Amino acid sequence: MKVPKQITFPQDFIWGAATAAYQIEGAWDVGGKGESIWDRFSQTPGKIADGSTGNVACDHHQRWEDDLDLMQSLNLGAYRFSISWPRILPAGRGAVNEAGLDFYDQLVDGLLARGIRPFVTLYHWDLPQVLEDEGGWPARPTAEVFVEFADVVSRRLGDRVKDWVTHNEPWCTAFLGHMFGVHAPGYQDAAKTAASVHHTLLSHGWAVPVLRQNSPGARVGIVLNPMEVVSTTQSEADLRAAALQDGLTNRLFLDPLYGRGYPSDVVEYVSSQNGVAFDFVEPGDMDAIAAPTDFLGINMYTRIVIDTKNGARDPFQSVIDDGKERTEMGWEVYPPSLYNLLCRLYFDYKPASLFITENGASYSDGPDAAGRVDDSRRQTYIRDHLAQARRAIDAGVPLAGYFVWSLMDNFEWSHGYSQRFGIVWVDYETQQRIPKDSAFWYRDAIANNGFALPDPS
Ligand code: IFM
Repeated sequence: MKVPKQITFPQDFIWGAATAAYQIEGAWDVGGKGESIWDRFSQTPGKIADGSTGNVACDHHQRWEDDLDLMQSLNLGAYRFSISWPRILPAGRGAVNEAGLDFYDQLVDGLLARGIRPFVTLYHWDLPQVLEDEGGWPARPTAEVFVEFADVVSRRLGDRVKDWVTHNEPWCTAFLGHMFGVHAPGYQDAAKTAASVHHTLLSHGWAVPVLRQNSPGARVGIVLNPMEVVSTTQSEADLRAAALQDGLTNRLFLDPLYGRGYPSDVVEYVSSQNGVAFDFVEPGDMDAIAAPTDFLGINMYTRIVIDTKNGARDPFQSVIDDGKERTEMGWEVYPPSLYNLLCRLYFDYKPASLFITENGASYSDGPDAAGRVDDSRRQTYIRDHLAQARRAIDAGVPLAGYFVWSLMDNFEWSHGYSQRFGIVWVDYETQQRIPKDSAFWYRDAIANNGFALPDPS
């Protein structure tokens, strides 16, 4: 007889959902907001797959109250969202746009009134365009101005927001934005990439004490997108390639954040391949970057499989026809990788605690004639990853919570609206929101602090 296995989470486990400002807010030029690099990038022809922009997105800037009611109806215990820097400081620094602060102020009050804990990400990729014009993340002054931004926001919200994330996925800021050119600002330049790594991390380290000062009792952390890297064979070539990939994806960020400095193999590789010296590192920088934090947030979707003989199976390659189960992003579905990653991160780096700050899947299943969205593949994806998260807790990993990506379908960067990650369907014509089956499943899992896992046999 098949017996479902009941998975239960610790009593204080946090169940949330995540979004980011540019992906949902719209109102790109409303209420005194300045231009961001994503406004500029998405409005540049040829940059976004479906030719769309985030100008309107999910119109959350207007519909935030309904969206909060929706979150409450799904039993969310926490909501992770980001602050649009140019909505607060239209010129990047200096004059504060009070209307911008008011928007987030009322959002925070609305969340708290509904019993939902706000998790604020300061930087989720929408740098003010004026700062890009002055050099952007490759330039050290951008790190200094980030601290001003963190200060302004935390002075206003720090009495009520107690969970702060400095940066979302600095790997993406640096590599997708400056090496591969697929994200704003769209460079393909190794020197800019390396300097961006350093200045995003430095700005994180400098902001940590400011957030603590303005938000007494706050928990402060950073969100990375580390990935398990495995090689298909034990050949020397595969193992060497996997080690380097691990360095570029994971250790380049984790080592400095946890006081080990930049990994020498990566520094050597970058300088020998690209002639980039890490001469942007100034005395005191590495200590600043290693400022103690309260948690490490990880965004996990897939893993990297290295196969030097048949070509690296990098998840960012577009189409890979190898018979593995993949989401519509082309990313392999491999839940045990979450367990492996959580254990590696905790037992190697010993962060004070961990959150899964994003996990989810892109599938385009839409409403049927009756208006129901059967997205069982997403539901299974979330369930199986949560089961691996629970395994990691059993192994001793202090995992404090899980945020599904995403609350609702939204602007998926260079893919525009062609990829849907939401547990809530968004009709972009009408802005109607329709909870998918995965949303109802998640709502019930939250209510039960767990769920049943079917017997795999
Ligand atoms: O949509 C993004 C999000 O902004 C950052 N993490 C990955 C998600 C899916 O690509």
